[in-house]
Amino acid sequence: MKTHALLGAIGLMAVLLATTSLYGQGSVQILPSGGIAPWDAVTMQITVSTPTSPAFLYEPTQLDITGHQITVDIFVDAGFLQMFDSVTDWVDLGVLPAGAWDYLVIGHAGANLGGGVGPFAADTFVVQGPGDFDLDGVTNLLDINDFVLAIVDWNAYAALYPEADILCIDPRQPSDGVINLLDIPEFVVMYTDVGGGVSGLVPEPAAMTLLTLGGFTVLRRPRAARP
Ligand SMILES: [Ca+2]
Repeated sequence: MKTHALLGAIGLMAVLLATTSLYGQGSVQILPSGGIAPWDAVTMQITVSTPTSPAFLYEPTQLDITGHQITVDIFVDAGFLQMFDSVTDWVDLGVLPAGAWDYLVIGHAGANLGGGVGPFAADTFVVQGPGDFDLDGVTNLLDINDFVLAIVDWNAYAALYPEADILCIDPRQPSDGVINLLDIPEFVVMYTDVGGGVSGLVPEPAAMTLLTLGGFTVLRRPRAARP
């Protein structure tokens, strides 16, 4: 009886450890790292650690993309208690339009891990788009000060946003590889289109001056064809 009780206790501890481990030691990486362009094929790399070996996927990982919400269900199980192990899966998210993307990864523990379902990773990543100088996934009034910084001192801007890809955030598309005064009219049109009036934000005077000039240019001059 004592032996059975001891084995039972060990088994319970293993189940608790396994379940905790499955949900507590997952990691998610969005690739490519260091900035995603609207033409990049995006991959989600999911690694789930388990206290047993070998770890394996007992069913194919499921992917659902609804609006800008990505939901991934991953099904992990493992062998009997031996040593710490992990399993990695790569989920192809395809090419995603510019904007902010929320993701949720849900783990489904197999029988040897004690069963159970629970989220173990949730975060947001951004696919860079024209005019989104603060890289929050939307082009609006909040981008003005960073836009002005990029115009007057690209190196300073790049130091602040090292992952920024000029080919993506250039307000004029396709990009000519330079952020300058000529980009102002397109930026004004974009942030006006999305209702750029963000309450409570007061752009710096220099930014307002530039944008006023940009808006004036839009009124005065037909939009030039891109070279
Ligand atoms: Ca933005």
